[in-house]
Amino acid sequence: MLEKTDKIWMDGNLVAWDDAKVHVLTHSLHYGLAIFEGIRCYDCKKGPAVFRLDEHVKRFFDSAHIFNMEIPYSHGEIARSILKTVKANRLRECYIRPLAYIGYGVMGISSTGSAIKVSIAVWPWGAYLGEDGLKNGIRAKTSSFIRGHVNSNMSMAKVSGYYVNSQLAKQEAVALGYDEAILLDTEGYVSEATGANIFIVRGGVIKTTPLTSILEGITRNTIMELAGEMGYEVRQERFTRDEVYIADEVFLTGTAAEVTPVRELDGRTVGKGKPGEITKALQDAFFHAVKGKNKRHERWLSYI
Ligand code: PPE
Repeated sequence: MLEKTDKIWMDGNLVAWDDAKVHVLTHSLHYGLAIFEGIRCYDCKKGPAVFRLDEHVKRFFDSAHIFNMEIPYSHGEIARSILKTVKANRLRECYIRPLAYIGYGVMGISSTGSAIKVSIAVWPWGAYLGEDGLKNGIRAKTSSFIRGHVNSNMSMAKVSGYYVNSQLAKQEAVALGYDEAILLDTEGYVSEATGANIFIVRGGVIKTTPLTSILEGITRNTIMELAGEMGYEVRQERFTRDEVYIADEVFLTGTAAEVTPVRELDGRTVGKGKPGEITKALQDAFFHAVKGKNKRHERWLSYI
């Protein structure tokens, strides 16, 4: 269950958690067009810090731009309001969910003239795929559902409506006893998980899906940068599900998922069936970076 916090930012004001309500005729609730972000704040030695705030706010505005949604605040105002909301809730670690949606006022597909509303909620959120998953790896299943065509889903945007596809895939995987689903793209190549990007390691080379059918993950970018610093080659290149079967290591990346190893896909053990060396090294480097333990990555932190 969601753990309640004190305040939610709604259209410029901090309101009590229980008062952060919308009308049932809110346009986005019916037609699925709302854009959002998922950001994490970590407890660092010098205090709580939001990880890669600017990049998340930038993607928030990019998502809105793709859908011709005019957010009635500036980049700076949203960034400052995120920090203010975390501070108001006195949390040292939390997940942050900014959302821009089409409010109450008109019905029908066209939302021209409707106000764009913005909210920012924060709450404590532990390991997305479980503590055991983070430590020992998860079991995944290739989904029978595929990611939308690139001319159907504008995957560069993080849009609420896309997650109905993710929910179909997740429901199927969980019903069959797996932790997570891996979706293929319209051509049959590996795309991403329901809410995270995918990486494979084979013969010391790291591969991740190129930017076509996937969300351009900020954690994906972080991992590519950390891997580069550690001397690994990272290729953004298409790969097939059988290459995942024979990969030495597989892991997922996302703000919520962080760096989660995958130990099985479709009943095939990945590598040795436990997190591989490179995965573990990247996971360590990631947690060092988000927790402010590496000076080089301080630029990614915005202290509260
Ligand atoms: N792909 C998808 C489809 C996705 O939803 C996410 C984030 C990513 C990749 C990774 O993006 P990034 O967080 O920038 O590294 N998914 C968010 C929502 C998860 C949820 O269940 O809600 C997240 O991780 O915050």
